[in-house]
Amino acid sequence: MKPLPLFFALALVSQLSASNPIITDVCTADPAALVHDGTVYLYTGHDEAEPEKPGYVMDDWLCFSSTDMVNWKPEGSILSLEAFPWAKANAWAAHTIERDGKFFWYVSVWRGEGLGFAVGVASADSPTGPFSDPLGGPLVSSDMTPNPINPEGREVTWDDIDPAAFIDDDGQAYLFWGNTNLYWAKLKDNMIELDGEIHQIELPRFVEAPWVHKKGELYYLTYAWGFPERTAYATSKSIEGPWEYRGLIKELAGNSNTNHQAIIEFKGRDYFIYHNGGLLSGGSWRRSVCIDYLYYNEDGTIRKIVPTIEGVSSADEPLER
Ligand code: FUB
Repeated sequence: MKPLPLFFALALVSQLSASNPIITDVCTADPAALVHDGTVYLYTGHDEAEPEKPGYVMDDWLCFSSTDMVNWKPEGSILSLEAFPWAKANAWAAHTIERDGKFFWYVSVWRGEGLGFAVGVASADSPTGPFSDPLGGPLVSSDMTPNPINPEGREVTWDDIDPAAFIDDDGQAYLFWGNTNLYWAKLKDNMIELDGEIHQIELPRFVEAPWVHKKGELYYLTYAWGFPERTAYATSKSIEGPWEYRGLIKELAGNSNTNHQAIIEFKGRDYFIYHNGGLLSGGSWRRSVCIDYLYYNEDGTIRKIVPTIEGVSSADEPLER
């Protein structure tokens, strides 16, 4: 066989060894993940802007599954704006959670001029659907929250985005969401109605992308900090706060002005799932999901995330590093 020209040989090597971004045939953004029955379900937004054309083109959400964090099976485009006829555009960040064998997928969508963004919810009996909208309207609408003024002096009508649900050990469910303002409210057991008032949390340079998880006795709230975005976090002894700001854990995403993270534990390892603009045709409007390890210090603080090209190794193999 003729030897490969050096360029092709190098391309082949990097293709075989690189595993971040984890999906290369479509652009995926705003990851959220859940572990169910030994499988990780990864839910992502779907960036479809043309290369070099600014602005999000996002009409549906995608799902992928894996039992080892390395081999991802596409489950398809299993939820789209069509499920929310009251929404006009912008299938932005979303989060899926399971309760009592039912799956609830909270989404950000735009309702149209004057109505701003809203949070909707779809439910299903399986993690891969079929999902449908039990409310036929928003769970959180713009008139339920103030429109903040952002650091650029603009009125933010997109403050009701980026939902992140959490179920505490006592079974109480919560919804966190926001842009510029960070909101939270209790959810009723049916998971499709807020229970009581909407609260706000003040955190340094909060922009968007809240994600809440618990490790040991501590609650963690990670979020996109500043713009372009880094990832910061706060901790609390209670899901209802007060939250103590603990600093930055991730620098700017390569080639993307947003950062959006999900954090899960699977088969004894902790993972930081995020996006960057790392595909050849990638960028801020054409993002791709990546996965790296997350490490806690003994005192519960999170070590800085090191984004890598090689990504993580199979969760079924002993850890080499
Ligand atoms: O993907 C659209 C928006 O960009 C998301 O809702 C934000 O979190 C940011 O990633």
